Amino acid sequence: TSPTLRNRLARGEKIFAGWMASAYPRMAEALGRAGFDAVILDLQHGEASFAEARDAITASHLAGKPAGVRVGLEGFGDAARLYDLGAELAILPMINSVEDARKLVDTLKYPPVGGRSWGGTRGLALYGLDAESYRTSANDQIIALAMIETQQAADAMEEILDVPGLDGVFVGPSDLSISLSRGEKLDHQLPEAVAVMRRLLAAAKARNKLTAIFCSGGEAAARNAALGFDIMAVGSDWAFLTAGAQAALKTARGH
Ligand code: 3PY
Ligand code: MG
Repeated sequence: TSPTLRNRLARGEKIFAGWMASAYPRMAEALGRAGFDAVILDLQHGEASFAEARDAITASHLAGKPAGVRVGLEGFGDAARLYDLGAELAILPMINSVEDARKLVDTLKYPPVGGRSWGGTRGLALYGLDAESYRTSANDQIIALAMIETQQAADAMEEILDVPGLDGVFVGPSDLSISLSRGEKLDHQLPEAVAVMRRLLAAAKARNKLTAIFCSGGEAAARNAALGFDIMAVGSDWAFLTAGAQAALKTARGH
């Protein structure tokens, strides 16, 4: 399979990705087979080791679905390495300034856009591409997103979006609400946070940049798709497991 998310987004399709916080690589295959358009592994707050992330990327390809990663703080090098291993999308947390966004592009885009170091390995095989085809298509096909999740990032959103080579933004509604409320609230629908989301959607669309957001479940995903986001990361796998277990037990026990 060649990279596909870009093409689907270019056709105006909404992407619903399963958000994986567990460390079990085959969970990525399960989320893909459940019907998600892609699987995103969380390496900032999730449990997977680097080797588990590598295997989860391969497992999601078994389900015919592209894999993405949300790397840890300062995880620029990890993101580039996971691209090499076949990730098609990377999300960098806490991108708060133009300098952060420039570093993101410099690490994740090949010259002349950035300075990504050459070393595509597993990714070439997963996509069935030769080195030259991967190298010359990667900048346009592989997606690099900056997380907007602080007051500082909200204040700098236009300048961040203007950084050449950045593909788009990913809203972290938890940290955004905590930051905007100065530590008072964790609320994905905090009015001030939703106002920032609306401004961000308008600013991104005016610049033809992608918009993505974390969604704590199906309802949040439907709401954010209606608001105008392109990519909804829905999760997590732990929450799906817990909800499924609770529903089964409720039915079994009758209460
Ligand atoms: C946030 O909501 O802050 C995130 O980082 C999404 O997981
Ligand atoms: Mg966050």
